[in-house]
Amino acid sequence: MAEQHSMEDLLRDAPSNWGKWGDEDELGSLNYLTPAEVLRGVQHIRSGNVFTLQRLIGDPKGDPVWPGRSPAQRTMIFDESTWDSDDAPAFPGGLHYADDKIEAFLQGSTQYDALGHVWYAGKIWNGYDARTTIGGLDKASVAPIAERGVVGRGVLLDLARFRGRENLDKGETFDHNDLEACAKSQGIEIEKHDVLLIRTNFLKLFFDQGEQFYEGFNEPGLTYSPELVRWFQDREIPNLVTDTIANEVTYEPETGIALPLHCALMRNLGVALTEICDLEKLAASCAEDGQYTFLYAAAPLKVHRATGSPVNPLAIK
Ligand code: UVW
Repeated sequence: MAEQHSMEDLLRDAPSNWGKWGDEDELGSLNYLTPAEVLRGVQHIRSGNVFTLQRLIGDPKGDPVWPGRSPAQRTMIFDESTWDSDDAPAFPGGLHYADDKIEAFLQGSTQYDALGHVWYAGKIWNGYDARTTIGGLDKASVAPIAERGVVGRGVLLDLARFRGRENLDKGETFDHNDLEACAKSQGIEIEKHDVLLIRTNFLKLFFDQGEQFYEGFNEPGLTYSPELVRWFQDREIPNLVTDTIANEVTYEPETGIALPLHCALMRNLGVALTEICDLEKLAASCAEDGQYTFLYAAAPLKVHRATGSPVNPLAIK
């Protein structure tokens, strides 16, 4: 029988930021994004061109989601046909209007994960008891991130382009050394407190392949090593943003453990994770003008006790 590995064993000596911002902290590494970091980011606005990074919810071509989740369902409640009926609401003056609602996984589109979204060994970010998640996150929900907002210098690391490819493939990995090399090839350096945006263009395969995309599901992405986690901790990276569904290679190749960086970076260091972004227009622009740095700004929705929230981040060049 194959040896089973546990997250606890893998991350036994992994670095932690628990307690660094006090016992009551729910923001983690986003604390690095001070007003000075906002002003540092603003210095990278040159043309005023704005890029929105959210994927369309309800895309006629389909919405990529983590296996087991389903895309948002939008239902029309009121439209002009409502007033074909005799019992339609009547408003003085004859007002008609359109109304709709969505039923959605809060993690089912471009999204911020709450710091309490994943855990192991019974503890979430900052050491809070995992039982505080029951019925809703009493600690480290998405609401504190939404309240604060995320603004700083963003850096696009175009890994697909760096590897000379249209998109990275299933299970393909890279690490912090690759990020540094990619940055160098783009003529920039990754600086302390940068928001890292990593492009793989992997979700192109979702649109090209349809259902086959989910066979042997294993996204490409960063892969765990103690050195990589220390690199994130030393550079005080506040936020990791990617164009994949879950921000890292789905199964760590050596142990087969699922999503260890969610635990090592988010649960242990408090790095905010932003997933399912569309980086294509931004990447095309960066390739054209050679400017891979910009102001990054995002605020997820303020949803009480939520594990995550949709977001439409902005890159302003
Ligand atoms: C899981 O944690 C399973 O997924 P995500 O972080 O992509 O929402």
